[in-house]
Amino acid sequence: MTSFGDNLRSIRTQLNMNQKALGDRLGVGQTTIANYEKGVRFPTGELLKRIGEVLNVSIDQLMGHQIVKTTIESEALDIKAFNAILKKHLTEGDEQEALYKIWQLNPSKENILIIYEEILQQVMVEIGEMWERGEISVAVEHFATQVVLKIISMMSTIPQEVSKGKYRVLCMSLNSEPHTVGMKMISECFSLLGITSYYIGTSVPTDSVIRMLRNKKVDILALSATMSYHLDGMKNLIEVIKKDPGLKSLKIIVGGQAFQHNQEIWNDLGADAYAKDYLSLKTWLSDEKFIIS
Ligand code: B12
Repeated sequence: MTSFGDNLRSIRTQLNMNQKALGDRLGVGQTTIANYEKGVRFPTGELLKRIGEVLNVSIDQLMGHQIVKTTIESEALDIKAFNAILKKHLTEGDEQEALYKIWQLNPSKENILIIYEEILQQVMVEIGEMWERGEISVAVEHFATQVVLKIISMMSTIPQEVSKGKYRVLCMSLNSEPHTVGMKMISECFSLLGITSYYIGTSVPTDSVIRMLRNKKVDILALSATMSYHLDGMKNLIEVIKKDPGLKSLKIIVGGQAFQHNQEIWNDLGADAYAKDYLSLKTWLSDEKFIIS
């Protein structure tokens, strides 16, 4: 199978069309097309369809597939079977196949949560178990994580009807927490609910976080921890923020696997709330009037 980027370049040049001309037809910049061709970005389902229309080729030609596999839309999705195939692609280093598999689901705001929580989260857990059993190396686990992060970024470009609301959230993990997928996913969920989200990753100095909270007039701080040894850092940050007179109205919500075995611990950290997953987050946001459910 040839890659999507290579196929796009080859079909485009056969039609004597330059990157800018293709970009103009699609309403995107020349750099976006260049990034697709280099394989550093991947278009959303809708845009992929448009590329096919503009270049007059099928999606399968663009993806380099010989066989058309489009059963998902017409049949109920067998998530277990789907996850098994996705996991295989991720652990065998087949990024294009993994991206295509997700694209086949036709990601939209209707199924995005299934894709996040029942597919990507589940597959990451299973990949962790494979690593624990010594079936895959750390390198393979890292590769799979990077592709999943790419999928999450790809999903964030899905057109949303929800208009950007007036509230803002800053999303981050503490200290050197390397587990970033959960927070990134939750950050996208905030956006989906119409809350402007600033995802700043991990290892950000406290004074810099505080400056951003003030400058961006942030309403909610969302903190994630997977390893319990990052909870002390979380407690320290919350303590400093709660003492800041300029941040009195800021609400702090925490989450992540570090709370799995002791959900009440969030209270001791000084946070305002804890949410286990998207649904409990949504309930809290609605109770706090950040969204209308
Ligand atoms: C990928 C991965 C890594 C990657 C992370 C890369 C990255 N960029 O994220 C790497 C390889 C770096 C890594 C490293 C380590 N890992 Co690791 N890792 C995983 C793995 C396989 C998947 C994690 C993941 O992405 N899950 C998917 C996301 C979507 O789930 P999630 O984080 O739980 O998030 C959801 C919810 O918790 C919630 N949520 C999360 N944050 C927030 C925040 C808010 C505000 C809200 C509302 C909700 C919320 O929403 C999300 C969606 O529902 C897990 C396996 C597992 N069972 O999860 C192990 C796992 C987390 N890792 C583990 C371990 C032990 C480690 C290491 C210590 C291994 C080592 N010996 O070096 C190191 C950490 C070293 C360090 N410096 O701390 C253990 C943790 C056990 C524990 N709690 O003590 C796990 C569980 C594996 C295992 N079964 O042993 N890991």
